[in-house]
Amino acid sequence: MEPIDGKKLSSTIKEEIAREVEEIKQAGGKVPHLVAVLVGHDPASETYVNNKEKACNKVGIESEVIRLEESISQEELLNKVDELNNDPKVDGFIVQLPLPDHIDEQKVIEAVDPKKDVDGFHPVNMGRMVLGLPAYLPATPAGILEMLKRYNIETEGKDCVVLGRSNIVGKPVANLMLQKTTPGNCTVTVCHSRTKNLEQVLAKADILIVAMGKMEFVTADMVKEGAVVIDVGIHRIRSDKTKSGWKLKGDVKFDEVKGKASYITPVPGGVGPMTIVSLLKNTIAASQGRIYG
Ligand code: BQF
Repeated sequence: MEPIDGKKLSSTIKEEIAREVEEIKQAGGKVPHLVAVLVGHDPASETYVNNKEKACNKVGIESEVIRLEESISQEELLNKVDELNNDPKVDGFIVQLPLPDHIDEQKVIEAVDPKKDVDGFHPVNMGRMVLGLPAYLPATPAGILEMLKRYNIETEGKDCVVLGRSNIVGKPVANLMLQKTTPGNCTVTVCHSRTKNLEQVLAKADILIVAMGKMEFVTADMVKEGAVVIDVGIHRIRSDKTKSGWKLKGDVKFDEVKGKASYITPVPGGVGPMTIVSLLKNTIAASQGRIYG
């Protein structure tokens, strides 16, 4: 078993990105500028936005966080989105999800100009991705593919099973893994809460991508010998062993599944850091006009 070190790989890629940003600056190009909109005070969202801001600082991307009260109306938030759409110094922006219940997330996603949609959640970017056209790719799926590529993991012709069908991970990653690309060219099966005979499906998975949001759901008996296991789950549980009082667990029982997998991603330090790197890459693509010119 080889653990996939997403933390280390993300550091390597951030060094590459830092050099690229430096070259853009040297050539007198526009310094990439990312804005993150954070509504309310959800502790997990605060952490994620901090991670993004820190990563931007590290590679020389300009970033700002716009903090809005939990009580903001949908209309006010849509006005803020419009303002960012029209601000020429902002190359790309994200609205951190989830949003409070009184706000229609899909409305907000569709209000973002696809040219600045560095999360890749707008239907225009999703649609272009499915068609194999240039698009901002959602950060977690793109991070997973980057990881497979950098570890030279063969995907061609493999049976890839995706557990979970969210718009942010399951649907897009299944789509990318079936495209005629490297990584890609898999035979893809997507499983979810209504799937029958899950055990039989999982038993054939050469590559297993788990994004269902159930802590430690995948156990060793469910995994094929030698499978590549990618764990997208993030669950915060209390712990008296850590400084923060928290620790993270995934959707996979790492300690037992690691014995059967050829490659496996840990939580933390697996897919999460790669997600951040993908957002940085999308931001540079936006500032350079690489997708929409
Ligand atoms: C790590 C996210 C669920 C819902 C909304 C590094 C992140 C996480 C873990 C991170 C995530 C998850 C993000 C680690 C961003 C990934 O070391 O393991 C980074 O910041 N993420 C998000 O913005 O929104 C989410 C998960």
